[in-house]
Amino acid sequence: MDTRISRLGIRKVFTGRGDLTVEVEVYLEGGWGRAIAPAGASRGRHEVKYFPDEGIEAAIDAFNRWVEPSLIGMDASNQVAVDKKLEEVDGTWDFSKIGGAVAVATSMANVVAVANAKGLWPYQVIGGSLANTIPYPLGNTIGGGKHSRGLGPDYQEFLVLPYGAPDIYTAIYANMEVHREVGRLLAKEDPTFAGGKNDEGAWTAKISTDKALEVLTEAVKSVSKRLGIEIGIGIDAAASNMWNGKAYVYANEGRELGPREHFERIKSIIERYNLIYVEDPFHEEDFQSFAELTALFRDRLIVGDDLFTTNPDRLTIGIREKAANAILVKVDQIGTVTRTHETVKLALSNNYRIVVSHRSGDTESGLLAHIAVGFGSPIIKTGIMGGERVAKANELLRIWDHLGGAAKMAKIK
Ligand code: 2PG
Ligand code: MG
Repeated sequence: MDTRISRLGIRKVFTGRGDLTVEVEVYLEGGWGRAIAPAGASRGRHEVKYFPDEGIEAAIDAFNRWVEPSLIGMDASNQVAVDKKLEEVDGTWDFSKIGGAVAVATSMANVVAVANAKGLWPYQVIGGSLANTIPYPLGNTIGGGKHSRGLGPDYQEFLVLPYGAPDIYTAIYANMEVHREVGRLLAKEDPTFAGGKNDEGAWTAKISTDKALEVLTEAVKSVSKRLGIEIGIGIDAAASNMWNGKAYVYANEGRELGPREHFERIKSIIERYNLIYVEDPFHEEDFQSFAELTALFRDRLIVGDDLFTTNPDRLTIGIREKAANAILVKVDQIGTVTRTHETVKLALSNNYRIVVSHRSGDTESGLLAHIAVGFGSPIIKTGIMGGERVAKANELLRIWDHLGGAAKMAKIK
């Protein structure tokens, strides 16, 4: 059998931010694959544990001692069995023994190895013959919050979504043009702006939240007119990072807003700037405010990232409470492709949209594009500029070509 696992390997590698992470290789009798675990900076409280307490060396030791011997001889084409074995070897729900980084790199490398052995592309292994929808890229143009050391606007990300583009090339190009235009406008607005970008390739500037939204709106207007396509904007507030247990800290404005005032601020920003995408507007335990906002804005994407952490149990609470109408999907938050698949199925069967996402500390790997297409995600959150971000965009272009006449763009509106 070509898909029997004969050997595995692990090494330390780096993310684009310089974080140490792990890369795993899975060797089958008829092919092989590798994958790297990305690393987040604003991690949700309910994510699996990235490394065991003792750190990366303990993760590598656990891989060599327990993961490799247990997986050798298994049929890699049974992804569920491989992922269940990872859970069994670890024995904790949050992979605190082997580390979520080891789990996710092994699980994803297994997908790539199977693709390689079968002469398929990874998106086909994940999604089968139904996977023919290309997601719209959601890109970060201005960084704030924790991603900008608290010096920029108070929300973490100011995002662009070119949902009217007829094809993936135009969609990616539109995001790049908006990013460039935002850079030009920031140079006019902020005398201290030196062209700095953050980990995700988004511009950083010492401007207010409103100024960031005004600049982005203006940039989108001009690119939308020039390219003749509709482009929407959004935010990731990453509000857990603003929450101090009692109030939301608006560091840039030098004040705190109570939960009610913060809710009103979010609501007025959505209306004033016509946001179509709103991620983590409230802290990760506040399902109630998510539900209230979702009821007010049914036609926008109200998205839970830290709220759900790609975890089916967290999503189940969200469904019950009617909190949000979309879920950010990060395989590394929950540890395996199979668990992610369960969350995706649960989301889709309850009318939640999914948004497959990168991490701020990501790598040159384009695999995320396959995960997004494989799961039929209508949107892929993957940044715009910088090698790690462009790697995913270019892979989407390749998948578009590979699908040929079968390819179609997702429907957002
Ligand atoms: C987020 C992500 C990616 P991080 O909050 O959505 O943009 O950030 O990877 O730092 O958690
Ligand atoms: Mg987020």
